[in-house]
Amino acid sequence: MKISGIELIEIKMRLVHFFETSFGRTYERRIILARVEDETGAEGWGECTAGETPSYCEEWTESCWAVLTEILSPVILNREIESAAEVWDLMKKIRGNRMAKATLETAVWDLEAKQLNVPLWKHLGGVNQEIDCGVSIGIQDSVEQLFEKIQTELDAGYKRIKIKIAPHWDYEVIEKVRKRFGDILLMGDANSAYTLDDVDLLKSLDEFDLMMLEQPLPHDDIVDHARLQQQIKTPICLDEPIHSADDARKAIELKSGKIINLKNGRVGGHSESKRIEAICRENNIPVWCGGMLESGIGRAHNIAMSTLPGFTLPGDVSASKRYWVEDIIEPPVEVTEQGTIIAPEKAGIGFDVRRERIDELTVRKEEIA
Ligand code: OSB
Ligand code: MG
Repeated sequence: MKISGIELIEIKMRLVHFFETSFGRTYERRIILARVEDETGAEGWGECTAGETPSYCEEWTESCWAVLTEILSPVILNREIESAAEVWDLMKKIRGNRMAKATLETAVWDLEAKQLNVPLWKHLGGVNQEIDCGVSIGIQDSVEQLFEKIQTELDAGYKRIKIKIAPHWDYEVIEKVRKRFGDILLMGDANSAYTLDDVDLLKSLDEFDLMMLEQPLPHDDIVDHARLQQQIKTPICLDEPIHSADDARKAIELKSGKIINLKNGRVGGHSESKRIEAICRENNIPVWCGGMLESGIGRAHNIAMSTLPGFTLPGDVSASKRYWVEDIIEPPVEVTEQGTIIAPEKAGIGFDVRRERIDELTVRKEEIA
């Protein structure tokens, strides 16, 4: 195939409710979308999952815009490409910048699935059309508000609750949640808010039977996590430090954790996600799909990825309406009463992109041709 046109679009979208993690609060997203087209006019869409500041990782909207427009787009534009699986290799000589890379890489996967007239999830090798869903609930202003949010999500059918934790919002909050909601599937995500100096506190969380503790230690660490895992019963789940299949292999070897949260953007797209999923499956390490407050396009890619066989735990893939009053895809992502999402039968990402809605939200746009 040949990519004959690339359009990069930045949209601004207000979240229904702010989202707070240990590194800060987000009220409004700045999201870059990529639209790639081939010579027949068929198009594919991808979404950049970078945040508004370099807090989750080094990448952020502005860095991705620069890398996408100046560096990555010229690499694939007007180039004869064997398959979407090859796009990652074409971008290999550019270091890092995985979220920027995934924006284009996933768009080409969508385009290819559309050319073949198959759903993206099948094209990726997915097997489970119905995926299990959990929710990620940010830090709230009060425990009462947290209770309310958890109740709403349990009523909606979600299968597991993840709460964000941080040094001012950990032991006592988890204790209260356990008391109020009994033995729900519960986990905590610290987004790197602790160090090995906090081992006593982290050990004390063992009493709450958390399904897992996500990324307690620094974002770039897999060594201290291994030490910590030896001292706590709660399974550690790695998020931030796993950027590649090699990272996953090393973390498994070191026993840095027992579970991996797999995010398409963080690892550079579907090809690398598939490699990580395979390594984890071979080593009996469960994976689940993480979220980055995506709009419908990123969400659709996450659904497709979650159908791969190694995704055996509920992911942070949830309904559009939890984030947006109005999504940019049609229909919006919906969750069944059983807390599942059924991957669509239509070709590609399987949802229609609402171009007129995107145009309304657009703050800048660049066509690379
Ligand atoms: O660590 O998983 C994370 C959101 C932004 C940055 C990092 C994370 C998150 C989430 C939200 O937990 C998951 C979602 O999109 O619902
Ligand atoms: Mg996380």
